Amino acid sequence: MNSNQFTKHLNSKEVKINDLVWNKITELVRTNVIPYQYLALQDKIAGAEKSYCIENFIKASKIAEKMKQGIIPPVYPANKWVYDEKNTDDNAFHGWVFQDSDVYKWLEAVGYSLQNHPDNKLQRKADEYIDIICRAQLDNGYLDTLYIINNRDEIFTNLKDYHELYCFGHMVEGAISYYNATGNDKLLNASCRFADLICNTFGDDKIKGYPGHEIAEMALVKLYELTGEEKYLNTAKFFIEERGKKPYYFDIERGRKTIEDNYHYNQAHIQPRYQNEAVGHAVRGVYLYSAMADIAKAYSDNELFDACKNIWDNIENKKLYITGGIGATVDGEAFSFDYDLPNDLAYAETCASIGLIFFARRMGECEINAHYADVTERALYNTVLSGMAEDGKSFFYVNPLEVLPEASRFDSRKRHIKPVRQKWFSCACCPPNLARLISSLGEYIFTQNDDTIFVNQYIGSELKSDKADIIVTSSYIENGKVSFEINTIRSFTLALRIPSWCDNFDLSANYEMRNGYAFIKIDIQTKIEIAFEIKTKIVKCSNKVRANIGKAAVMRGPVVYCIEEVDNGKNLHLLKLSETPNFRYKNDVIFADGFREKEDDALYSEYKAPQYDECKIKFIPYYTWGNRGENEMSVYIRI
Ligand code: FUB
Ligand code: ZN
Repeated sequence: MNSNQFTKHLNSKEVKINDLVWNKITELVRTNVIPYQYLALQDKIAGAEKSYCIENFIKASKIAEKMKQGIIPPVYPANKWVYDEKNTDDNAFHGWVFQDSDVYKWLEAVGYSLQNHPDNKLQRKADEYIDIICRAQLDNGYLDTLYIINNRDEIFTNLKDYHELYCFGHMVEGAISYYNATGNDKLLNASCRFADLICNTFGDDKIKGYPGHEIAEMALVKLYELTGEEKYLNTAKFFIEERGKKPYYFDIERGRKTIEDNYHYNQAHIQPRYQNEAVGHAVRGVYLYSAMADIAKAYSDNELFDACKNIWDNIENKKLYITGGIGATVDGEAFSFDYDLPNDLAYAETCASIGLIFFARRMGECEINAHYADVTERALYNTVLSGMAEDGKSFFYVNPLEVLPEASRFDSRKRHIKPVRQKWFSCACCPPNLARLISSLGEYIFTQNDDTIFVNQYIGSELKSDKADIIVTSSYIENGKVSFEINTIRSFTLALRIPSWCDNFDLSANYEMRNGYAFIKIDIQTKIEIAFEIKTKIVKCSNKVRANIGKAAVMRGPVVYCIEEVDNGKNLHLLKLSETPNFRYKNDVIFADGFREKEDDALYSEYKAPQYDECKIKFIPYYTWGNRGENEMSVYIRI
């Protein structure tokens, strides 16, 4: 890796979004999703699955208080994954073992949101939650409500499954975002105390463990960047180096002498620097790969970066849905084998695409190459957006590319495929993850190094950086046009990503193409305009993907389209797109010429060429599907 290519993203303080498409979505998150989740965390949404999140913090704070008074409160068993209503003891921890993380993700989203929209009422609510959280912290800095409530003696004894380090990672990320927005360092200080405990507990001459669900690594790097405390970076590196060493720590902590498992699920089968394929639980994977890229950059570690690149190539070229979804199988919410991308069984968890965006940004900061931001764009405009309903009130956890409601009801292999978005989930990882990503969208637009500002996403925005002030006006999704009003006191280079879907573009200035970016020298106050030719295209998938043989998808720019029963009738599998479909686009909708195969009455009969009726086929953006009730949907269509 070449440190001359290192860049750093510009943050939410420097970038304010002002975009026709994205304003609506960020506003929805600000005005609907964040308030909704505030209530969900306290179980105040009628009909929604219970969260128990705040309830657990309150229980833990009572215990912490008693412990301060020298009273030893009772403990409850800590050997279950889910502690729900069936746990008859009201005083025990309830919900999933990682329930604490939901409020941290919420606080992270609130922090980003407050940076753009100061809101005293919201800030007071967040401060109240922070007070509740901090009251639960033990004197030594430890803070995980499952163990505080259920069994203090078992702290850090099941790193593989029980998510203490995962909740810690989210705590740190929430605290940093909130501190950056408000200057309130209460949660940040609490996070540093917990981080100090973790740094004192894990290391070469200490516990040689590492997180079962990665994220602490990424969070520790962020905490190091904010505080300058080297030990946080060292511990992040330690977690990466230690992972996958034999004998496996996950065996040791369970008292097993033999190798019981190969821990692919946790990406702990071999040391990360020797991994070259994306395996296991997809969210865990991309969180680890993000941290690997962070550490590779921080230490200019070529070997580790090569591993990141091999894993990236494997995802991008063999394991990525056209929608930017990853993690093809429900079995372990995991990456499947190469080219296994089923449409109707897809898992493609919303969180996994969000994590892919984290990984992509970090890769792009290590190496100048437009395809990282291309993948971000694919994930953003398709799977991430599809994760939330148009009213911001319901969510997809799983993002399939083909849905038949009967199949979801009757076929247990497809039970994870929900034909409509859900209000909330007992395992509610995705909605707050969406909220934090969308609220921090400003951090994915620009990166910079000493002399260049890179434009990675064409989202209308205002940038104020040390090099220049730039106003970006964008109608990118509608007609491919973007303009940049640049105000600068010193010359610099502006690098515009040329999206991989675009065959032609008009740029109003001289440029030089490198690594997928058009580099333009800027000397004075100026206006640059770019117009990407945006066409509706029929997109083919490699014939190594069995599910898509004889089929194609429709895309317009970065947006993947799909067909829905409400527009095209039942039995979408009988539709065929013409190879010359005469696409007509208006207001986000595409009409195309096609055919409907006549239905057979006989289950079996001697083969005859199928009969077709001509028809018009209506396509809508994939991310808008499922907003008009339960019905069939398909991204791929026969051609
Ligand atoms: O384990 C915590 C979260 O729950 C994961 O990131 C999601 O995939 C879900 O399993
Ligand atoms: Zn999720």
